[in-house]
Amino acid sequence: MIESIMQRLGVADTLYRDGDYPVTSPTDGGELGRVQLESGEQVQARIDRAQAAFEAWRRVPAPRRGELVRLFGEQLRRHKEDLGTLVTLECGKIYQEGLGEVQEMIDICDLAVGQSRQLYGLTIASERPGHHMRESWHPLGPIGLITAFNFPVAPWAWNAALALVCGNSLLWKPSEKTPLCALACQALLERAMAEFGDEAPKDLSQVIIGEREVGEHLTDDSRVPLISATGSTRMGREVAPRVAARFGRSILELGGNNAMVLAPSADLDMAVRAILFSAVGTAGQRCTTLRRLIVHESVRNEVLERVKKAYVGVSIGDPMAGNLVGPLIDAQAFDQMQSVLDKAREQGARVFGGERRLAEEYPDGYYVAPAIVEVDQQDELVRHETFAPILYVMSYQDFDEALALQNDVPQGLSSCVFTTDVREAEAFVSDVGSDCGIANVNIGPSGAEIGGAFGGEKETGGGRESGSDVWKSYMRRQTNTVNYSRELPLAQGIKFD
Ligand code: UN1
Repeated sequence: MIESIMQRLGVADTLYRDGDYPVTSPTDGGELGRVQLESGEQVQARIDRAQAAFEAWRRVPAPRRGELVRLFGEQLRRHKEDLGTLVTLECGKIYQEGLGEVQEMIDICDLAVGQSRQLYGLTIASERPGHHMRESWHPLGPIGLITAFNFPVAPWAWNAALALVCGNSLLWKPSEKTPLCALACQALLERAMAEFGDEAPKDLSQVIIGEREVGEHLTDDSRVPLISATGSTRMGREVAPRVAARFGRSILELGGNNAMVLAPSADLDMAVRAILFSAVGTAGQRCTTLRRLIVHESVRNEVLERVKKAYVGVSIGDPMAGNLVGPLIDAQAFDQMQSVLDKAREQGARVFGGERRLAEEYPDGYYVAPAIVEVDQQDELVRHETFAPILYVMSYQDFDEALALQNDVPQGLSSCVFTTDVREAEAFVSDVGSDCGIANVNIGPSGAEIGGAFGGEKETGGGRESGSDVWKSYMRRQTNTVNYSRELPLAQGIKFD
């Protein structure tokens, strides 16, 4: 199956079969291909070429650059099923979610096409006669993109679509667990470039397959003015100081520890459905996954009973076969989950689910029952993000206490409240409410649309990607003062003669 998909997506055999680094599918551990890891020198040569491509691309008018992204969006529409299948095979998320991820790419392309005609600056009143002031936005340079296994295509596209219309070239280091998805995106973009014609320089977009060391070449090179990195907080702690040491910019989208505050007035049917999708979807491996349920004590028992029933009914298995939960990415993710559950038990927490499933059928696939862990307090275990389907449950008595619990973790990505009390809803999204980058009312914390800015505070890294005015991050701002008079007045009324 993989051969025909890769062929339709336009990925040359040599790129994914002739290397010596095996790429396996989390669905059954089977080998999907073999890629070649790059060396530091190869990365340097790629940065040289990205710089040359940038110098040509920034001369192409922005709406024309938008046309390339429009053509790329068309390729994605045409190949949605194949790319969605590849996402499922390589990272293990269910096919519906693989399709959803490709749809996010299409959506951001549409947004970027419109944006390509709206890279607006300001005109500003000057205090001096015969002077104009304005703000202009200029292309930035080659943009370094580092992405994670769990969303192997969409976060790249959020960055790439905007960076391209803003006049930049791209250097993409995907997770070494999902290089085939990156090769496929690159092949589709190259097709769009071929349709677009000569104005698109050859090395406008490049994929760098490699391990950590390759990422370090990107983060350390001052020719790469912006690094946008998605991954763990641990990764961000390494990337951020390296980029800062050379005064580069970074967009960091790191760990989340996303909560739902569930109030007594909430529509419980809706809340239970939202919990199920956001806690067990993508097998708990979204950065926006619901990890903490802070439920009012008066509805706790009923909610827990209903959620547990839903957990028992959820189908776990082959992500291509209509199940709701696919495998974890690998054995290490499984071991981590088990060690966290063991610790929780040792500390006296009540653990429901969490056991391995389908081990006989798939000895090399790590399927698990999603877990619910009832805790009495928000201790270190709860405050830490474990990238697996573990939902911690705590109860509260008054709303302020719930808000305090929501905010009392190191991460600040996403959050939500389920309530029909307008005071609680508004308080949650107020200045003194949730401290996260995303705060929702009556929807879960995951599954954001691309129109808003996506990202979070505190250890989530502070970066924003995707919609709103995020395009500005991929450009450099310039303040212009133009004197069209025959005098040379100084600002602040200074006399200098
Ligand atoms: C991620 O897990 O890195 O909001 C991104 C969501 C998706 C993006 C998740 N739109 O869940």
